Amino acid sequence: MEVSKTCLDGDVRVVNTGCCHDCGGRCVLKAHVKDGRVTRFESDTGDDPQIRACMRGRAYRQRLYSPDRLRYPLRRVGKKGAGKFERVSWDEALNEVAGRLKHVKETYGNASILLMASGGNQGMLHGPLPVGAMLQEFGGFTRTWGIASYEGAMYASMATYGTIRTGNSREDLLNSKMVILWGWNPAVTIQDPGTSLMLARVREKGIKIVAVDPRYTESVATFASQWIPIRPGTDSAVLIAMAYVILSENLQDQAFIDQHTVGIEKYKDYLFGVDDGVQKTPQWAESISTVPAEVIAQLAREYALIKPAALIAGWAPARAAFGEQYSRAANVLTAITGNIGVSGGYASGFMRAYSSREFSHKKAMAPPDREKARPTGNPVEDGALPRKYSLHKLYGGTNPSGARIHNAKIFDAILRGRTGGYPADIKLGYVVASNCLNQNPNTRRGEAALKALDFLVVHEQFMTPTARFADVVLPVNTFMERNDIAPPWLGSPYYIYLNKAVDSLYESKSDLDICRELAPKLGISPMMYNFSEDEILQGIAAGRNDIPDYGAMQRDGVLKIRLDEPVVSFKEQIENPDNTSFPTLSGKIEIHCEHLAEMGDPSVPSIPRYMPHAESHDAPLAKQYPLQLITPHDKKRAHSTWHNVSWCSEVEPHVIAISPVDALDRDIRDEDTVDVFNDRGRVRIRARVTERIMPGVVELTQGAWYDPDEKGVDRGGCANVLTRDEASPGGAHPMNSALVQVEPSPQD
Ligand SMILES: Nc1nc2c(c(=O)[nH]1)N[C@H]1C(S)=C(S)[C@@H](COP(=O)(O)OP(=O)(O)OC[C@H]3O[C@@H](n4cnc5c(=O)[nH]c(N)nc54)[C@H](O)[C@@H]3O)O[C@H]1N2
Ligand SMILES: Nc1nc2c(c(=O)[nH]1)N[C@H]1C(S)=C(S)[C@@H](COP(=O)(O)OP(=O)(O)OC[C@H]3O[C@@H](n4cnc5c(=O)[nH]c(N)nc54)[C@H](O)[C@@H]3O)O[C@H]1N2
Ligand code: SF4
Ligand SMILES: [Mo]
Repeated sequence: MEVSKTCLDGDVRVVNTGCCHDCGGRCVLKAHVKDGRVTRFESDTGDDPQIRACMRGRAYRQRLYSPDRLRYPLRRVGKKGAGKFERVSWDEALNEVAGRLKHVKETYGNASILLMASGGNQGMLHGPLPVGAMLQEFGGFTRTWGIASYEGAMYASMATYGTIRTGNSREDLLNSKMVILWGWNPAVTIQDPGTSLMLARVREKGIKIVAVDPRYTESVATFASQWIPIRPGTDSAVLIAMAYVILSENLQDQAFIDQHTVGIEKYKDYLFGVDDGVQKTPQWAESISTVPAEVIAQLAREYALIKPAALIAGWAPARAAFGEQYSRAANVLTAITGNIGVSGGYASGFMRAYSSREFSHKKAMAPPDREKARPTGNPVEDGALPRKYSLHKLYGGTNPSGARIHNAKIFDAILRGRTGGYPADIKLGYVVASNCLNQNPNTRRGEAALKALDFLVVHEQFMTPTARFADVVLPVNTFMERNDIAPPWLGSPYYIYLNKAVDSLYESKSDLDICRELAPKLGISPMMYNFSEDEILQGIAAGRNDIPDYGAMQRDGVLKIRLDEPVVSFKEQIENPDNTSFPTLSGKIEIHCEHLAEMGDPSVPSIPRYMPHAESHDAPLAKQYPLQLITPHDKKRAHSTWHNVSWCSEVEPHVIAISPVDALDRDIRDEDTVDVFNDRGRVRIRARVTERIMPGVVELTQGAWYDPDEKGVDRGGCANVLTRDEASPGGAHPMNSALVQVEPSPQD
């Protein structure tokens, strides 16, 4: 069928496309193209729900046509990291990459090739997929596990429900009587394009919204009627104390607990101190979290009694040392109050209510052989034992292969290899859709690691801090210059079809086309490369049960899926327990997780616990570094992307937020330049003295580009100079668990 993907308006073509970098969106963009250039963007003007682009998407021309776009393949000429490169031809660049790959394979084996791939582009085709296919065919590669976004929340979701499909559709919030935004700031940190609008409607309907966050965020200011500031990393204590109040005052949903859960008695042993002699009272939690005991007790009573209520536990408090515990504690609280499987309630957890990625709960049942790690198709992983602490007995379980390296540990792994206990000695790094030096914890160790590699190749659009360390940089086009499909993020039922708006700029190519040209030089021909871009996309769409008409989606640039009713996760299990079980080992919601209990390891307790760590507020290190640093996402960027787009960076300055109390102690005034530091590094940045952050806590949003001066002081404001590269046993990244000191900067 001949489809028109564009419409003509004079000599302007309007191309239905979209934005799919890694924020929680995936939005409609209509590119007005004149003489082969995008002259302006519109967004969704169609039917409700409109999938409207934010200012980042609308500012995309400045990124697309930035003078800093990488134009040609580059080869390093200066010292590693110095950022000195020469222009080379594609043929030269790819010959060099192929030669190095072959050399490393022959000399050290495929496991010495580390793919450092991330989510810089969220289209289903472009980005890491073709690179993975190529390296797999080449004999395999070492890959990472541990997604910075949500590994803690995912682990907790799997341990509790056996699946990551939790929560209800956003519009179902209108059926709640109370909504709790726990460590969740969707007014800024996009969690599906429609979330803010829905929260506005919730508020207009008079439904109470409470927010628990160390910061008085835009979401608190706009939507909430109660703000509960909380010391970072202590959320599990408060959630546990809420369970204590509910169970000691007999406010729980006992029928729900009896019918749908296992392990309440074991949890009670912990709550009431049978385990350890400590009652987990609100007073106990107050001393840890600073949240007043009566506020905790009041919130517990309200949440338990006002049913149905939605406790939405965001991912950020789980992006922390022992972050899994917070997320488990929240999930369990939603269970003991019977807020699961009901409209207006919300099974807190991973939050992917609707998913076109997995078709149904039924498909998510455990495989017949629960002891073995599943084959992944990557020869380097064949025969590897399950990773320690992985929930490998659950289908879709948490990255089970022991041959992988945790994302927070890649730098340490490069530096220490097998002797450091890692599965491989890494010699060659392959970076795609990732700015890992900037975005992974402990940037300065990252520098040492990237320098230590024999060879580093980076597919990029810009000379990022990571790309500066490359031996070869290959210029990649953007989503405006190719076709792709972008699925929803956390479960809104739609797809964006990104029609190519303009030709690839300069000599840039898609990751797919780069691999197509590289593969023959490696003597391989992965199946995928036999197909055209359109054929691959059609194949991807054909694997989905919710794309009935590929051509229509391509023509319209968006496919909005109409559901008969809002998704309520676990409705079947709750309404029809005899026929449907949870895909856990017990078939029920696991307050006490059997899989974890079998591990018998106190670092992965079978019930949720409050677990302090080396950088807790009261750790010995806090004497030297008394402030807790949190590193949330902000509105001027999606991670490190858009950092160099002035239309976005002008929206708010990049600063460290510090409370007046802490500022006064340090003789710091608003706008002063301060040093933020710990043993890992030092950042020099302007201070924003504000009551919008609680005392004892400072905030530096993530994503600003690392820019060290000659003394190694970062002038760019990169949060990961300060964060700790130590993963939690369940895989949570520790990006909100760093102790720092702040002081006025020396005059320079
Ligand atoms: N604008 C924008 N939107 C984005 C992104 C982006 O970069 N920019 N990134 C996208 C991606 S990939 C992801 S994974 C998600 C991330 O989404 P989230 O993880 O939800 O986002 P954050 O902004 O890190 O944190 C949300 C809130 O948690 C609070 N918080 C931090 N630590 C704690 C704590 O210990 N306890 C409590 N109670 N609250 C805490 C922060 O103050 C913040 O207000 O966002 C997505 N959306
Ligand atoms: N301190 C701290 N650090 C964090 C976080 C935090 O909360 N605190 N959040 C973490 C989270 S949730 C995430 S998801 C990560 C994100 O970390 P990353 O995925 O590394 O960061 P991004 O900036 O989204 O994208 C990486 C790069 O992809 C490039 N890119 C875009 N499109 C393409 C493409 O089509 N092909 C190729 N080859 N490259 C492309 C962009 O130019 C960009 O430089 O950061 C994590 N880092
Ligand atoms: S940055 Fe995110 S919210 Fe903004 S337009 Fe792009 S996908 Fe949508
Ligand atoms: Mo993320």
